[in-house]
Amino acid sequence: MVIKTEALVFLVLMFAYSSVPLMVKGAVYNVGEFTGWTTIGHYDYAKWASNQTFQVGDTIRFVYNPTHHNVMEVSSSDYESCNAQAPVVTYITGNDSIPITKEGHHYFICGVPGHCLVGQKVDIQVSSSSTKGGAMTPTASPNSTSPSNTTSSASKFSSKDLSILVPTLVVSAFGFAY
Ligand SMILES: [Cu+2]
Repeated sequence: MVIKTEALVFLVLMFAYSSVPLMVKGAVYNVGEFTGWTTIGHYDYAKWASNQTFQVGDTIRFVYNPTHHNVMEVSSSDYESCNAQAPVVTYITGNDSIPITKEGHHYFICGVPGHCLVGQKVDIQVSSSSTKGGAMTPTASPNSTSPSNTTSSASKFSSKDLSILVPTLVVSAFGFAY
């Protein structure tokens, strides 16, 4: 009884932890944080982006002065060359929230001449949700719910051979209880 309850609690906890990143959707990322979207100060957008974990369902928000800047989603090659002549989408409001709907790279530049060349560009790389979930729960993926997998690392009942271990522990548990 004791063993079964603890094992069950452990399984539930493992499942809950591994599920948390999948349930937390819809984060909003302000590009450049408090600096916003600008050339002033030569903000390192590449560094900023590399410190985030973007997922499908999140929102990328560009805040800027629309008289001086804009936002263009462009192709990979146009991103590299800072070509603003063939944008996929252009945003001009000064407060643009762009939902992430698919994985992979999303390339944004400022289309005002010269701005991309001095660094006003950002590559939003969107990872799959499964890779993000691995960070907190290295031993369990949402798929590995069988007892032999999920109880193998952290539990004190961590033998690979439960058929031997469980009877042993039941005996010792009753020994402590009575
Ligand atoms: Cu600009």
